[in-house]
Amino acid sequence: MMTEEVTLTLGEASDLSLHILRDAGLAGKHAEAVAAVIVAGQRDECHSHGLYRLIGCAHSLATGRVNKTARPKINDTAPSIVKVDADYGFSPYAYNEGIALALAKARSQGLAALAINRCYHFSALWAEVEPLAEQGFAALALTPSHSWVAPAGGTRPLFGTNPIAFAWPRADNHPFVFDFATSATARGEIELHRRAGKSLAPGLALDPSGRPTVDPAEALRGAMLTFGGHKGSALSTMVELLAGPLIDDMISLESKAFDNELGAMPCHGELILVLDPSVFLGEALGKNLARAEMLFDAIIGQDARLPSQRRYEARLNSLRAGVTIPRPLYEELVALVKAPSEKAGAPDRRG
Ligand code: NDP
Ligand code: PYC
Repeated sequence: MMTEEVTLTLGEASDLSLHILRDAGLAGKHAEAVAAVIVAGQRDECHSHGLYRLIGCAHSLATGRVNKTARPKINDTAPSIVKVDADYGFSPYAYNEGIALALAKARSQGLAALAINRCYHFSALWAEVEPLAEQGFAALALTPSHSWVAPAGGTRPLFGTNPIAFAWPRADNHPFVFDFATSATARGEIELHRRAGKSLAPGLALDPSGRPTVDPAEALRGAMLTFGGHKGSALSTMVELLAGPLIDDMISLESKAFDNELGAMPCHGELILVLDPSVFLGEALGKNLARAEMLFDAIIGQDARLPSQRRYEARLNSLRAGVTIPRPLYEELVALVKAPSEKAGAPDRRG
């Protein structure tokens, strides 16, 4: 049986997000930054990091652990390093506050690192690197999460789902962007499968006794697997190290222990590296950006697609036609809005 769906304009999706976040007590600038990244995720049909994430945000706020009025503090640590202490708030506003200084440093030094500390992180990482490539930078973002993923050869959760996102600037095209978890799939995907009553593809997870499972509920109780076996495992370790001990913040195991079974979003650090090709290349910039285009053409020339192509197409469609989510999700979201009938702007499409 097909699940009934609800379509919202991007404006309605944004209003709904803002209502939920503000009703949960989140301060204005945080609510705006969080809503923007969530609506962008839904707009690009990244369902595991779209409107569905509002449920996790509201729960995290209700635990009392997220600082609803956090004031990020910027620390100009070194010529190429800026640190932002997110003060236990959500990450998007801390990113917004710190990124301009990181870009200024990248412009003068050629490369810069933005380390965000003590943040609750829940979003897709492409939203952080794509805008940097649109301004001419190459960028890489890394973040741990909660210990949900077994190392290759192991059976017990240790790593986070630890995404890596990379963006490269293109003069006449959307940036080249990839962004994926170093686990075989994002945990959000497994949660969406559980909600929809669908089995997982094989090879994604183990049950609590260490046996392979395609049951999403068992996978959530057991351990997720890394992508590409030992290769994903090593990359995941790298993410833990660079966005953990290197920046004096928690690894996924510590983030999970810090949560103390409250089920809030992971709290830890994030590392964003920004490289300015114009500083690396000077007058050779144009020639080398053209060589990069040759590489992209050669990929597409084999009828392969570039990462983010699907996402950019979804974006165009959503700008035209709005976003569509399952009705049960919509109803769960509307239920998070306090007294919706008294609030202007929250579209009431309940059946
Ligand atoms: P996927 O395994 O779906 O991989 C996504 C990436 O691969 C996208 O860049 C996608 O582009 C690209 N891609 C997919 N299929 C192809 C193809 N056939 N050819 C070329 N490129 C392709 O993603 P995950 O489930 O691993 O992660 C999903 C999201 O979850 C990410 O945005 C990640 O940031 C987020 N996440 C966030 C975490 C956090 O702690 N904040 C933790 C873990 C994940 P396209 O989008 O165009 O399909
Ligand atoms: O989907 O794995 C995930 C995830 C973890 C934190 C935010 N998203």
